[in-house]
Amino acid sequence: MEEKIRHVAIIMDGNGRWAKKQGLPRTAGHRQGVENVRNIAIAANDLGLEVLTVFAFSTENWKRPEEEVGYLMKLPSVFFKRFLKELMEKNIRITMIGEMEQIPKETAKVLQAAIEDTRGNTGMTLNFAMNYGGRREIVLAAQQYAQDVAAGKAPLQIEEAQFGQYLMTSAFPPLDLLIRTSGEYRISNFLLWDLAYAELMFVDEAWPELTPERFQECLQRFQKRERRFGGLK
Ligand code: V0D
Repeated sequence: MEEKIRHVAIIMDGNGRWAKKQGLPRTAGHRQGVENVRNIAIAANDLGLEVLTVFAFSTENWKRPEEEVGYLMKLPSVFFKRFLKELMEKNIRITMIGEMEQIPKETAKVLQAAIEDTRGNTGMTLNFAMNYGGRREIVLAAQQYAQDVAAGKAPLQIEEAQFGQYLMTSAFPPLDLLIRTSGEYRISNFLLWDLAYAELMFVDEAWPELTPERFQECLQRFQKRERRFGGLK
């Protein structure tokens, strides 16, 4: 029996490099990247995925030039102005992982509104990692767990699955597949805990160039790998 793919994550790398290749500023690459979040999310929804998690902004991205960070923080608003209506029609739900506290207030409002507007949608979940870091997620989970132990709300002896309840991804199905674009072979502090049992795929295309057809090919390749190794796990 073939395993259904439920949850795919993407590191959307190569936007700046793509822009440079076209003789455009880095920001033009980010802007084109926004269009592709829409294209791939629609494809993922049509293919029946339950969750698509995309790495929009990492805890390390604050180190970029202030002007670029400012530009990036406007992109959620650009995204929802262009696509919220379509996401509603497709019954797609918006969620976030990461620490919202440090996100600029105007951006945080836009994010909160989109989460609330789509809360009742029962189709695919489009989950944005915003100000997210994998180690940070584990530290926050450990703090919360320690607090629960101190308060007598959790036992000291627990299994991995119980600890997993403290993570930001606890409400989602297990991660099946991570795709990273633009030919880099790194995890970059994304979803560390969930990657323990996920398949990894690295494609050479920059994020703005990844087509829905190529995305579907990645999922098909995943299912072939699962068929080959499934029985031996
Ligand atoms: C730039 C490639 C969509 C990665 C994609 C704040 C780099 C385009 C969003 C977005 C970014 C985030 C949250 C949300 C709705 C949309 C986004 C950022 C960067 C950084 F609720 N694209 N996108 N956010 N890029």
